[in-house]
Amino acid sequence: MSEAIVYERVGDIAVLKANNPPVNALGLAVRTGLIDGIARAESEGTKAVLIYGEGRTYFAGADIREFGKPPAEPFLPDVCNRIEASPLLVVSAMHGTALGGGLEIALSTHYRIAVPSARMGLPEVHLGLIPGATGTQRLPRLTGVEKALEIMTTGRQIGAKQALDLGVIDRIADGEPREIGLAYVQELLDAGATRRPVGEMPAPEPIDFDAAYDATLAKGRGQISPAYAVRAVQAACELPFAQGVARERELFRELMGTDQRQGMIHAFFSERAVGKLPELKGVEPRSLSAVGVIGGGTMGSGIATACLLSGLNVVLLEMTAEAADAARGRIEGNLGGALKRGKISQTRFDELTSKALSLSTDYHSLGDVDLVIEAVFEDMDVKKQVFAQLDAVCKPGAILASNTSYLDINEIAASTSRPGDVIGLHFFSPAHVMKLLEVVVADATAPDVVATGFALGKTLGKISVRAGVCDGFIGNRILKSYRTCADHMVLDGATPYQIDKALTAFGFAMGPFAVADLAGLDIGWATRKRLAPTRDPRERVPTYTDRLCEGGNFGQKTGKGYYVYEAGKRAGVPNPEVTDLIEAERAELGLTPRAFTDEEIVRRYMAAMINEAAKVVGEGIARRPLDVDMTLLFGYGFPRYNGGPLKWADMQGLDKVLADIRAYAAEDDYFWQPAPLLEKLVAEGRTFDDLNKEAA
Ligand code: 3H9
Repeated sequence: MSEAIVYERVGDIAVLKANNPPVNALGLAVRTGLIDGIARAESEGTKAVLIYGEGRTYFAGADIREFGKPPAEPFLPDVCNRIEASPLLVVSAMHGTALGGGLEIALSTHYRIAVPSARMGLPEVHLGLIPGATGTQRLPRLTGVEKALEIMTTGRQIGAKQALDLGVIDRIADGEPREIGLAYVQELLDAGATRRPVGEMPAPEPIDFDAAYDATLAKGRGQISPAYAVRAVQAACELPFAQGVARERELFRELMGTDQRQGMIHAFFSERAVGKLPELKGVEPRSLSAVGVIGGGTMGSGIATACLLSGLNVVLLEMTAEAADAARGRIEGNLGGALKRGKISQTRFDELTSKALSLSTDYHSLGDVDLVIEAVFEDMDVKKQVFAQLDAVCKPGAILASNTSYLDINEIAASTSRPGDVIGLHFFSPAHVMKLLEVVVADATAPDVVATGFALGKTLGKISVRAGVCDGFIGNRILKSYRTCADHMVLDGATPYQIDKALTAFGFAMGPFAVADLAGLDIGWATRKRLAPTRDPRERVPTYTDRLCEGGNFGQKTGKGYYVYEAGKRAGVPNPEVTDLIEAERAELGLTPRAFTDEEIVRRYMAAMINEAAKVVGEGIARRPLDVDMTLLFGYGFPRYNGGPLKWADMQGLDKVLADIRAYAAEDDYFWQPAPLLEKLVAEGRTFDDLNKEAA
């Protein structure tokens, strides 16, 4: 028998211990071990079998690394059915996270006991799949259709208590899984309990499945797997168990062949790989307990809130007592939101706002902090003044970080006497909500300072991405490019509204024009004015948005921008003045508008994004394509089910993307300059994912 399942006899009970670290994923050796273990228990004449996991968890699911490769027997649904069909009494003792195939194994055993901290769920939709090892057939037989659908279509985990209430498990007990499991099996044997196969339970009561399918599809914003789960559960109601399992398998296999499955699994592994940098192996981060934040606007207050919620003490510096009071108000407002949502208790709220947070107007109060994050006005001279002050008051070894979104960290670092301690930590607003953190590494930044940036990201629960220094780093530099492409399409005949619609249909959380309204049109206006003197005459920059800004229309905050916003409503309606302004500008430039299909809009927009992303990787600003993918996913609303722009590019075929770029260059060879890395990959017949693998 394989070592992945360790067989042990305790009297009349056979114990099967999963031993496949780190998460007891159900790879081939585990599946084989389970089948062999059950057969051996039967042949040895035992009365019962206990299944549990060694280490941190019961089975956390199928082995995701096997997906996309030819499946090897025994298949997981067959393992589940073999367990359930055993004449012996089979019991699971669960701890950690029983997820996906793990929960499906548990549902195939006849009784289930779990420790109070155990969590379980069917998260396959997050991988672009549905449960494919009988879970869609067994869970609804225990919980009813509605609960089962909620668990499957959201992929959310439930705790042991809720699982008990829903009938997913039979008992909760404190202790080691082996010990509570053995005691429970013995108790069942003593009581003369008999097998209780879920697959033999009556089919659940149906619901209106067509309505549930439509609603789930709409909610998925283009993601299809949750809607497939509805059809699989429908089969549980309408077909005998074995046929329902076959239908589930069919739907599962169909999803396995989709780009969405590839995209989401890429996201799963990239999310974990992004923080693992070879250069940081063995580098110890500096210790962090107190953080200084300079500037208490929306960004600074958000950063302070994130730090407080993660257990760090914060000293926030503002210029005046009034500004400090306003910052306290913002932070308390943010923490109040966490209190309302049950994320922190009233006692914790009181502690955070009294003991953990202090506000000051004196730089000397930053003398003891381990790290300072500057979040002041985006102006190099202002930043340099701040860093000069920090250099004077901060203790040796303190890290000096700037939250700038595009300024040169090398220049900021050079203005201090300790450039090795200077780093960029670029948060996204609202900083206590958004998951992305760009860790911007300047030429002189010391390795342990970089490691501390990543350690801070982990403490704050963020996805941290390493970025090099350039205007806009990874995210904003790429954003500028695809946003420019959208502007060009407007000049040439598309409307902002068609563009936003086409891109939300692609899966973006918002289109670029709705995003601009949210961020404030004054930001882009200031940037355009700043860049105007050095702008290349070949660059096409529309001016109609300047007219909007000149009229005091800055987007959501003024009630009007590309869209008009009615009080109390989040979504706006198209602003007719914008259409007039665009038409006037086209007339002025002598442009005859042409029609764009939604497909062309997406192709152009994505080509611009991919091309700039390839430049960012080619220049080493991002180390790997996956770093770009995670930046766009966690900071810019890129749909997870498309994996990220460079994974999406791989799936489209890089030759096709390059052909598009070359065709567009025939119209505008200033904007559409193909990225050398993209040309190289196409010439060599390689993909961005090949680069990810080489860097692993
Ligand atoms: C499924 O079951 C399909 C079936 O219905 C049908 C099949 C026919 N496989 O996240 P962590 C690795 S689909 C392979 O850092 P944590 C992970 O990559 C599956 N590897 O730890 C990482 O590796 P590394 C349904 C896996 O404590 C290491 O384990 N199940 C798998 O923060 C530690 O992971 C899921 O979707 C896997 N299934 O969180 C559960 N899981 O160290 C997915 C993890 O080299 N997993 N690894 O980077 C999770 O949600 C979290 O990993 C878990 C632990 C909560 C378990």
